[in-house]
Amino acid sequence: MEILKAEFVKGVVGGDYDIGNNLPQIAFFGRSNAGKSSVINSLARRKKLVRVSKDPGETKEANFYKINEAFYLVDFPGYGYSKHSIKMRNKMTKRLFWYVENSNVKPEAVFLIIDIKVGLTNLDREMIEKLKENNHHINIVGNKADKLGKVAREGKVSDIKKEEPKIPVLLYSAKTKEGREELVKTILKLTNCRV
Ligand SMILES: Nc1nc2c(ncn2[C@@H]2O[C@H](COP(=O)(O)OP(=O)(O)O)[C@@H](O)[C@H]2O)c(=O)[nH]1
Ligand SMILES: [Mg+2]
Repeated sequence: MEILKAEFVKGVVGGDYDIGNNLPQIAFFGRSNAGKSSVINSLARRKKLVRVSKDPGETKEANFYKINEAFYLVDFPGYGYSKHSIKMRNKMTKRLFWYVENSNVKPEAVFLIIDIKVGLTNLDREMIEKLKENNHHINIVGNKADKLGKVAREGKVSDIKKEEPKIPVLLYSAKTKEGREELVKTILKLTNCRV
């Protein structure tokens, strides 16, 4: 099983996430700069699949990428963008919370992308609580693993495991592609993709 085909379909700004054909959706959440766009590009083995605006924190749409004609990866706006006013940050967080609580389409799973060197932040913790309250299936992707040595990365993973023993944590590097095979396998399994 592999990711063979990936195409941008559309961007959605809040509201209707039912984009029409009942294909399963996998949601990508994370703080701005954690590497969400890079992870999706690395999964698709494409450098520029994910539209990266000049000012990435300004992206307000949830962007849908159709994979293997079988499911969608959905890149949500990052939260906690440092250049935003607190008002704007609250607005973006509210919109993500709305999706978590009320969306007309429930994703098969939410992949929370974090910078493993930074670990979980309070914003990530808030998001995890909200996801749990609404019974979402959560996976944490500890991206930028290339920045840490073996001992440091194990320490970071065990810190997360202590806090969230039930959530799977996968070490990943969009830069070196470490963890890619496992992440692809997990996603294809969750979406029942047999291609
Ligand atoms: N060293 C390293 N840098 C990364 C990795 N993934 C992303 N980055 C860098 O982190 C920054 C933010 O990445 P981006 O994908 O735009 O993050 P997003 O805001 O979450 O979509 C960029 O400068 C990337 O080159 C990784 O696995 N390793
Ligand atoms: Mg991005």
